[in-house]
Order: sequence, then structure tokens, then C-alpha cells
Amino acid sequence: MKSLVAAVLFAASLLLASACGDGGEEATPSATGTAAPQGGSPDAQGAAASGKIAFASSRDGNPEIYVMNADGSSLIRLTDDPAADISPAWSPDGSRIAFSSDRDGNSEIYAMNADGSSLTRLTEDPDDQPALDITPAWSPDGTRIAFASQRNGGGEIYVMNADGSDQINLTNNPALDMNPAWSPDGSRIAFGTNRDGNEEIYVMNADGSGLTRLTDSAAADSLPAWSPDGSRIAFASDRDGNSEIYVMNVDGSNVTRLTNDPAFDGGPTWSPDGSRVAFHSVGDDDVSNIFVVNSDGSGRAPLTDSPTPDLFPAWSPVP
Ligand SMILES: [Ca+2]
Ligand SMILES: [Ca+2]
Ligand SMILES: [Ca+2]
Ligand SMILES: [Ca+2]
Repeated sequence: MKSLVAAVLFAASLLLASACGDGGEEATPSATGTAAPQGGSPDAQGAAASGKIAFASSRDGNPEIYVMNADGSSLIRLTDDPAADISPAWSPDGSRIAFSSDRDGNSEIYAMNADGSSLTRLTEDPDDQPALDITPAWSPDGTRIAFASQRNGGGEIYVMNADGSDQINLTNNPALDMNPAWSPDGSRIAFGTNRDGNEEIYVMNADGSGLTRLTDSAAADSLPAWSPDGSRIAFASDRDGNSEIYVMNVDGSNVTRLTNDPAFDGGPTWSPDGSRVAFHSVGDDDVSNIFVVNSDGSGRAPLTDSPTPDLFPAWSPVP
């Protein structure tokens, strides 16, 4: 079965891996591979950069997890493994980062300290039943981690304790359910699903009940991210011709577009104060970099400028 979950993962891995072949010549060392924002950045317009942003990048040869300051400075690599390490997600206190990696044969969820130490594997599928376990999301109280898994054949949203115990599925639908995102009060989980024929954003209670659809477009609506105050959800959609970042109220109303450009914009993540949204954007050079935009759509600016793809930004919830 060639699922969309797999396609998304493979597409991301391909993006990350695409520059590996020629990454040896021009690739800059990680310490200098990040562009400090220039004059046109949101910082220059008055908003203070705060917190840290984790992301995946293949700038050192294969997909690894990195962290940088929210202004793009002080880049540090956290993982060092030949496997694809992707989809970082912060614990609410900023002390741990969950991510997915296929370093043990098939994609599993792992967690490490925010400095890369104390790595722990949280999921483990039987050898004869390898399944993708991807896109972790930490609950706001730090006790649980939601993720998407194909272990039951389709793609479902699961939740487990933060130590990997008590793994249960919250969705049970032949369609592909993916990319869970917790509401800041922990009561609800938004996610993407193609159960209506194309991808839409849904929300459910944290126990899987109360399922509600938030988007209704013929386009692919995906990758929900809850604003820190709980009032809005950012997401990616190609409803206007190419993938852009949008924001809507949590009941699906009042959709506004934050980006408007030919690039493929995806993977939104909010700053701790809700004033800005970081995302990845694939430009004319087919390389993805991390960008930031003010939450009113102004001040779009790059945070990274790497010849290799940078993807899956995750803004630390700690300012
Ligand atoms: Ca790696
Ligand atoms: Ca797995
Ligand atoms: Ca749709
Ligand atoms: Ca775009």
C-alpha cells in the first residue's frame, strides 16, 4: 500500500536527501550555514525574536535535527545518525524534543533532551510488522505524546504516555489521519485526514470523541498548528493555486492567508507569544528553507539560507 502518510514522509525525506549527492562541495559548515536575518526581517520591524526553533536539515549529509535561535542565529545539530531524523516536537517546558527516525529499521518516535542527550525510543513495532510512526506532538501538560502510525494498516492518530507506555489509537478510519496538534488547553487534537476524498483539517476531543471537520475545500488542507492562546489554527493549503500558510478560527471560520507567493509554503509553527509563524518554503531553487512571517501576514523573511533542504520547523513553547 502506497499511502499518503508514506508519500508525505518520503517526499520530505527526498527533499532532505536531494542535496546529499552534491552537498559535499558547496555545503557550508553548520555553524555558518544559517543566514542572519537582514534588514527586512520582522526583527527590524520591531518584533523581538524569542525562543528557539528546531527543524530537520540535511546540511550535514543526511536528515538531522537542529535547533537555532528564533532569529536564525546559534545553529546547533542535535542528532548524528545516518538515518532520516525528522519532525521535531518540543515538550511544553522546552526540555525535551520528540522526533521520528528510521534509525532502527522503520520509522519510530524518539525523544531526547533539548541538547541532544538522553535519547529514548518510544515506539517499537514487531520486526515482521514494520510501521511508520511519525509526526509526534507533545501534550501541553507534558504527560502524553500524540503521533500518526500505520501499525493497523491505515494511518491513524495515536496517543501514548511521554515514556512510550499506554499507546492507544484515537481514530479508526480507513482513510489516512496524520499530523496531530494539541490545543493549548490539552482538551482537543486537530489533525489532517483525507477521509472526505481530499485532505481536510479535523478536530476531536483528546479522547477521540467529538470529531468535527474544520475545512471544506477541494484542495489539500494539512498540517494544523494551534496558536498559543488557543483561538486560531494555522495550516497549509493549496486552495489558491500553490501551497500557502493560512490561519482560521478554531471553529473553521475567518480563514485568512498569511503567505502569497509562488513557493511551496508548509509546516506552520507559532511563536510563543503568537505574534509570528515560522514555516518551510520551497522556492525556485527547489530547496526548502525556514521562513518566518508576522501573524498578520506581513514581514515574510528567511531564517535559514542553506543549499540543502531545511524542513519541519517547531518553535519552542518557552519564550
Ligand atoms: Ca540523521
Ligand atoms: Ca515504526
Ligand atoms: Ca480539502
Ligand atoms: Ca506559496
